Formats: sequence, C-alpha cells, structure tokens
Amino acid sequence: MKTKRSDFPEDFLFGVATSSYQIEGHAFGGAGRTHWDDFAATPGNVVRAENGARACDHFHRMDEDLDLIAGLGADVYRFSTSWARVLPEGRGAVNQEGLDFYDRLVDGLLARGIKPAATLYHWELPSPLADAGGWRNRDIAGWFADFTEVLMTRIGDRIWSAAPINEPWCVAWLSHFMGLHAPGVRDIRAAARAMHHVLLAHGTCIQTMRGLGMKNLGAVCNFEWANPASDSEADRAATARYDAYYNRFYLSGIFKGEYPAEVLAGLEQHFPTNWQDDLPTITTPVDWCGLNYYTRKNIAATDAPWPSLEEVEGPLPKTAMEWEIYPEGIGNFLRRTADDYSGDLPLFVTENGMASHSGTEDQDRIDYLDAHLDQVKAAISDGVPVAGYYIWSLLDNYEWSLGYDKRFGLVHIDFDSLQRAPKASYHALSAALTR
Ligand code: GCO
Repeated sequence: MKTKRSDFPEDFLFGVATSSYQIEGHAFGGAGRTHWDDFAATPGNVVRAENGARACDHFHRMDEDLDLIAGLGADVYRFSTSWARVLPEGRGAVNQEGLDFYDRLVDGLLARGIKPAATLYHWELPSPLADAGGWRNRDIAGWFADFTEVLMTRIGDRIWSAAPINEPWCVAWLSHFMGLHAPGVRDIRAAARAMHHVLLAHGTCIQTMRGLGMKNLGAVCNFEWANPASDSEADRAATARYDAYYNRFYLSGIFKGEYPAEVLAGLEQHFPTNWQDDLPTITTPVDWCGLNYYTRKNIAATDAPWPSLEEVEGPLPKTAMEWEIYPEGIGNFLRRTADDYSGDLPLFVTENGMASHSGTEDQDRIDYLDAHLDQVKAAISDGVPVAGYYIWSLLDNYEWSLGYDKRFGLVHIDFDSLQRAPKASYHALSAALTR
C-alpha cells in the first residue's frame, strides 16, 4: 500500500465500518423481526433469498472481531445498532439482552483504545413499524426519537460520535422508488414521503441525543458522482436532476433548510402537506458530516415520466459490483460539501471500499483504497477539513439484495465455518497505519 498514516494530519482518524444486520446474526439474542427479513423471504428480491439470520455471527464472535479491529491499528469503529434488537416490536418492551450486547460492544472498543462511532439506523426497520407504514408514516420521527432515547440512555455516555441514519437516499429512494431494498416499494408518492420523513427523523434523533447531553453528532449521506452520458443538453439536464435527488437533497435539507428546485419540480405534489413546517427540526445543527462514496453513474435522458433518466454503462474499470472505479468523485464531493453546505465542520469519509472477486490476495482493493486516499489527501491540501476515513468494510458480510457473494471485507469470512481470515488488504492497511 502506498498510503501511510504520516501522509495525513496528526489527528486524522482511520477506521473501519460495519452494520448490524449485515454482520450480527439477527436470529440471535431476542431481536424482533424486521422488514429485511420479510423482503428477503419474498422470492426474487435477494440472491438465493439469503437473509441476515446468521450473517457473520458477530453476535457470538464480537471479541474476536474487536481484536481484528485492534490488530489493524484502527482509531475508530463505525457500527450500527439494530432497532429491533433493542425494541423487538419497534415500540414498547425493551429487549435487555439487546441493550447488553451494545453495552458490551462499546466497552470492548474502549478497552482496546478504539473510539465507538454509532449509527442508530442502518436499514432494518422492525416489521410492526413497517406494518404501520414505516417511512411513509410521519409518526416514524417520534418512534425513532423514542428508540434513540432508550438506546442512548444506556450507551450514550461512552459513544464518541453518533449519526442517526445511514444513507437517507437508500432508505427513501432505493427502497421506495426503485424497490431494490426493503420494503421493496416502487411508488413515487411513497418515495417522496420517505425522503421527507427520513430527514425529519434525523432531526428528532439529533435533538434527543442533544437532550441526553451527547456530543459529536453528525449526518451520514451517500453520494455518486453524476456524469452526463453525452454532451447533449438533455443528458446534462437529466444528470442535474439525478444529482439533485441523489446527492443534494439531503444535504440541502439538513444544512440549508430547503429542497433543490429540480426535486420540487418532480416531487412537491407528493410531499406531506405543510412539509415546510418541519424544516426547523431538520436543520437542527450537527457537528460533522459523513460521506459514503463508492462510484459514479453515467446518466442519459429518457422520455419516461420524471425524473426522465436512466443509468448507462460507463467505460471505466469496474468492481465486483459492476461499479465504475472513479476516485476523483470522492475529492469532488469533499470539496463541494464543504463549499456549499457544511463550511468549517469536520468531514469524514464514513464509507469507501470495494467488492472484489480476488479472495485473500486482494491487491485490487489495496489499489482502490490508495487511489481514493490520494484524493482525500489532495482535498486536505486544498484546505477541506477532512478529519477521518472509514473503510467499508471490516468483514465480508450480507450485501443486502446481493446476498453473501459480494465481498467488501478486509477480512475474509468462510460463510460455512464462519472462520475469519485477514486478507492482503488487512495486512497492508495495518502496516500503513504504523508508518
Ligand atoms: C451502504 C451501506 C452498506 C453497503 C455498502 C456496499 O452504506 O451503502 O452502508 O450497507 O454494504 O455500501 O454496497
């Protein structure tokens, strides 16, 4: 690996990221059913109908996994907490075993000198809340605040940083417009409502954590650089629409209290009435902003209804996800986020990494990380306040509708024996972090 820790400012943080449903083993420890269990049980949604029931069995192997993080020399670990593990019905009765699990996780990190960075929601909505309309129902902002209160009353005193919701675009658009993630809805009105409610719930969660005295609270959004498939005016306008609903909508809401004009043009009629009244909650100040970045998309105009566009295949080398490798995108987004939205607030790359076909000799992943870290370095030299970088992911894990085939881990998992085997990228990174 070309990168070394000493290329970065002294207080720059390196970390790894995971999420609850993707690694824990949802069948264990008294967790309640989630809409991902339902989505996966519906034929055609997930490769081989795989689900997170066992996943990496992190629930029983937490200590081994925390030792792997420590062995890397990581400063910080970004994990998520499962709502249904803490509140099996989404509301009401608390599963003490779930709270105990996250309590042990936080203490296990601190004992190893690793900062705990929590994300409260990484996509596994309790099924009873999905029955009640899930993200389409405005009440979710209150349900989420209640979950926040229960969870953070127990662990918030030892959390180094917290973010309410991982990737609002995935929660809303990917799951309610494209239908590719749970709950698998394809409905423009549902999507618009989810887009607004996910921001409202972000705000109520931040307010709840502030109320508990917690500090270092942020937002984590995902980004894909939007590239016009041709130079035509129609393709460039389509690209601007894609950029607006994908990359700018959530930052605009959180940092400016407004929604981009290109989005309002297509969706305003579908937003809940009086949505503007929620903007003061949505803009509750945060302390940092996190960017998840993997790829770019090439966008062409179509004659279909709004947003009247499609993705077309691009020419760049691709990962096992068929995602083009475009490191410049992360640099572009870091600059744009600071310039247009977050100003002097610290930025974190909260996820970056690749799915590789190459087993434990994953030089392609090492190259991918080097290329993206070069861009982060360049942004820092330009004065962008980037404070840390997390690799997705520590372990090979449940890649949602793609099941267990897509391997993002620095550590290989044999999904029969559940044996962990650090890959070349793990060893390269651990050496880089000592240099
Ligand atoms: C993401 C997710 C992860 C995915 C990863 C690769 O935030 O998109 O946090 O759950 O596994 O991005 O697709």
